[in-house]
Amino acid sequence: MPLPILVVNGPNLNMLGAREPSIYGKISLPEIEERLQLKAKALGVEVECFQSNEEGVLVTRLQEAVSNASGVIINAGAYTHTSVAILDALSLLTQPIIEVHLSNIYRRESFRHKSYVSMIARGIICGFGADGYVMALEAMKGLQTA
Ligand code: CA2
Repeated sequence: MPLPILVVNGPNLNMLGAREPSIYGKISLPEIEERLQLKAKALGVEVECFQSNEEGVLVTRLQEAVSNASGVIINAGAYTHTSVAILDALSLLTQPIIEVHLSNIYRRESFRHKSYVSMIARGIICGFGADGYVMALEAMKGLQTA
């Protein structure tokens, strides 16, 4: 049985759809996860979704991914710009890592231009809203079949 692709979402992304639709869109996280499951079925891959608001919980899940995921798609939320701990956990992985952001972080405040995740990610998709997660899944499938 092939290992699932892990989709990790960080702090506040559980609030999607409820506030700030002009920046992050109207879609909720469960709706994004449903879209990903449909796409996964079409691509013939397994997807497992995980969200936490806590840095240590995210680090622990990424450590587990070393042995139970075939790749990681991650939107670390605000921890993208601050967390060396998440960078270190991602560095344990030999599987491909794809970074996703709903918004184009490079069109926003300068503190969002720094990404620790980008230092380890194979690629980054940002600015396409929820479609970015689906694009990342397609890219991951491409990497795994290449
Ligand atoms: O654009 C993205 O996906 C971000 O990762 C979202 C993070 C932000 O800190 C990053 O700079 C870029 C914030 C997620 C907050 O999500 C909310 C959703 C609804 C209402 C309020 C916040």
